[in-house]
Formats: sequence, structure tokens, C-alpha cells
Amino acid sequence: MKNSTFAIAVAALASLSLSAVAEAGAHKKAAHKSCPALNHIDPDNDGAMTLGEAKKRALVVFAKINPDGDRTLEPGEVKGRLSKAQFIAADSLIKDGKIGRLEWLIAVKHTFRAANPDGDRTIECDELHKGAGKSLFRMLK
Ligand SMILES: [Ca+2]
Ligand SMILES: [Ca+2]
Ligand SMILES: [Ca+2]
Repeated sequence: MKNSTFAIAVAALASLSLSAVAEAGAHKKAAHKSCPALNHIDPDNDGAMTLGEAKKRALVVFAKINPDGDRTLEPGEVKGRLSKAQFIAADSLIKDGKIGRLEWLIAVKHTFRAANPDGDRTIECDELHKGAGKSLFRMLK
């Protein structure tokens, strides 16, 4: 009895803090300007892309650029998206000259971090157009 009361209290606390976080995120997002290039790859079109959104988009792109439907991206399939050096770096878990889905997601995550020098939770329009942001855009466009 004592245990279940405790569990309920913990669950209530957890959901409270989760909704507080979501609310803070919503307020923050509203401040960003819309951005055509970003809107194309940002599912909720709010001018700021979270890592979760980038990953979601990465999976869509993975399916789109993998017309042979196998489990991997071969060099020809990522043409114009990854440089040769980026391809080699992205072929990280199983170095087999192909990029698996998880390797693709890891590469997107690393590029996202590199493209987000201000260390907040999102890529904004200006970040998408400079440095690693350009690489991220090529990967997700
Ligand atoms: Ca393939
Ligand atoms: Ca691989
Ligand atoms: Ca940012």
C-alpha cells in the first residue's frame, strides 16, 4: 500500500515536470522566425529544429534515398549529401563501406551538434546556413 502510494506520487511528479518542460519548450519555439529552407525539413515549421525532428527527418530521407530498399546506403545513394570524408566518418559502427540506419542517425546527431554552436536544443535558420549546418541541410534536405 505504502509502495503504491509512493509510485503514484512519483508518477504525478514526473508528469508535472514533463509538462513544465514541454511548456517551456513551446514558449521558446514561438520566438523563432520562420525559415523556408528549414521549414522544408522541420516537421512543425516553427523555424527551429530539435534533434528529435532531425532524426525523424533523417529516417524519411534514409528511405527516400535508398531505392534498392536494402538496409544500407551505398556511396552512390548519398551523392551530394555526404563528402567522401563524411561518408568514411559516418561508416562508424560496422566499417563495411555502407551506411546502416543507425550509422546514418549517429552521423546526423554528430552533425546536428556541430551545427549548433550555441548549445541550445535547436538548429535555427542562421545555423543551418553556415559551417556544419550546411552539411546537416544536405543530409536532411
Ligand atoms: Ca542501398
Ligand atoms: Ca557501415
Ligand atoms: Ca541553436
